[in-house]
Amino acid sequence: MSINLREGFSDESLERVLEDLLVRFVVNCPSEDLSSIERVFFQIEEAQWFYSDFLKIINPLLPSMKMKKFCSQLLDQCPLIWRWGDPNDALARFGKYKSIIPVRGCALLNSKLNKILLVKGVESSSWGFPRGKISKDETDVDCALRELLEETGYDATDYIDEDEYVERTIKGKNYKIYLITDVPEDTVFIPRVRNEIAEIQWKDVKYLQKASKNSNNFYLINTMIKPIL
Ligand code: M7G
Ligand code: MG
Repeated sequence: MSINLREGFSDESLERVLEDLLVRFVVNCPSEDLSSIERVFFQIEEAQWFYSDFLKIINPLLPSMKMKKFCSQLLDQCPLIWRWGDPNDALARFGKYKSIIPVRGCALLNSKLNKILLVKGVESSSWGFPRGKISKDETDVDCALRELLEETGYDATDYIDEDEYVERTIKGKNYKIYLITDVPEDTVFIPRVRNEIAEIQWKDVKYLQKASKNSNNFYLINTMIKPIL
C-alpha cells in the first residue's frame, strides 16, 4: 500500500472512498440520470457535497477536494460511465448550463411592507432572496416554495399567489421572485439544507434601496424591489 505522507491518507483508502461514492451516487442511479453530461454532473455534485460534508468531517485525513479535483479523481475510478471527452471541458460546460437554469424564489415582507427577509449564502458575501434553480419537471411556484422552505424553514404554501411576482432576465438567466406579505416579524427562520445558508435577516427596505445602489452586496435586490415599492 502506498502512503501519501503529506496528506497522511493512503491512496488505496481514498480509492475505496471514491469507489463507494460512485456506487452510492452515480453508478446505481436510473439510466435517465446518466443520459447526459449535465445529469451526471448533478450526481457528482451530490457526491462531492457528501464527501466534504460528511466523509471528510469523520475522517479529516482525507484530502480536501473542490469539484474540479474531485471530478477527475472520481472519474479516474470509473472511466466506463464517462463518454463525453475531457472532463474539465465538460465541467466548464456544466457551469455554463447551471448559470442559465431559471431561478425562482420568494420575497417575504412584513405587514408594514417596510422590511424584507434576505439570506446570505455560506460561500457568498452578498444578501439575496431565498431562491434557487428550478428542478426537472418542477413548476415555478413549487420551486419558489421549495427553495424558501429549504433556505429559511418557512412554508408559504398557503400564502403564495401565483400571479404576484417580479420577473427579470439578467445575463441569460430568468428570475421570478414571488411576493409574500404579512409575514410575522417574530417568525423563527431555520435553514433546512446544510452548508448553503449562513445568515437570515429582516432588512429595512429604505436601507436596501440606498445600499443596493452603492454596493454589490445585495444581489438583484434593487432591480427586484423597485417595481413593488
Ligand atoms: P445549489 O443547490 O446548487 O443552488 O446550491 P440553488 O439552491 O441556488 O439552486 C447553491 C450553493 O450552495 C452550491 O454551489 C454550494 O456552494 C452550496 N451547497 C448547496 N448544497 C445543497 C450543499 C451541500 O449539500 N453541501 C455543501 N457543502 N454545499 C452545498
Ligand atoms: Mg437548491
